[in-house]
Amino acid sequence: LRNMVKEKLKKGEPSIGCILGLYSPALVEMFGHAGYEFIVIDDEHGAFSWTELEEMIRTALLVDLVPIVRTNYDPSSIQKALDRGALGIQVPMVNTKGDAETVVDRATFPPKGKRGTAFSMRAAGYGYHGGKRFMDASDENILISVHIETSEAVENFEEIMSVPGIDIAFIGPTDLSVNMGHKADGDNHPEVLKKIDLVYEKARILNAYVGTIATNKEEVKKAFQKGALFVPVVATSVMKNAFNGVLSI
Ligand code: 3PY
Repeated sequence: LRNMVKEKLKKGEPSIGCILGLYSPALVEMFGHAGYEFIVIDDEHGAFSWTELEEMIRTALLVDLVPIVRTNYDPSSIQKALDRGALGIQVPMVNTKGDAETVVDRATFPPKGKRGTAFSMRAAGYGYHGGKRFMDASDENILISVHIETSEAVENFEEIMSVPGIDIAFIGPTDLSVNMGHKADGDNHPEVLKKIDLVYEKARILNAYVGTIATNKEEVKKAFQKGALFVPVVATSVMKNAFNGVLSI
């Protein structure tokens, strides 16, 4: 069990992945062949059964993509994702230190956290790789990313990131802009841009790792320049741009 993205993060090296909310093992294979390093399987907004989610994770591992699940709001979905074999979780709407503690509790085994123990599921090889070694390896390799996407979360940034086990502060520009009352201007409103820069600044002071979303190459570059080390591109945006590009001959 190794998580190359987490290993790169700890060395301060950037990783680029895709985020996808559609059930398509074929697309997951394509991302792997293309050379992306991880996939965020989006169970916050995507349409998946738990069986389909497991198929996406299995496929990702076959093409050397680190599978990370963006969970829904129910904390029990964290354990469900990890038991399916996800090597990371990305949890939306983490606004307080208490929220962050709940995330770590659900994602790590006792004594560190409160993750329920069973070895019969995919993550432990259906019992073939269970036991202490599995639990220690899981605690060490699981990447934990929390969305910073409300003013409250930015306000509580230092407390949230002080919780041991939180690896990435993931800036969600869309939610942040809506949360700040800027539905119309989206994440281009100067107040939103200022707030995003504040998160980068706070992260720099704490030496905390930042992730954020991108919809094209320029946004990936911009995110890396600002100091993000974990950037998934929105697969549907890339496809939409490509489809539109073909039509614009
Ligand atoms: C947002 O932009 O709000 C996100 O959650 C990014 O995925």
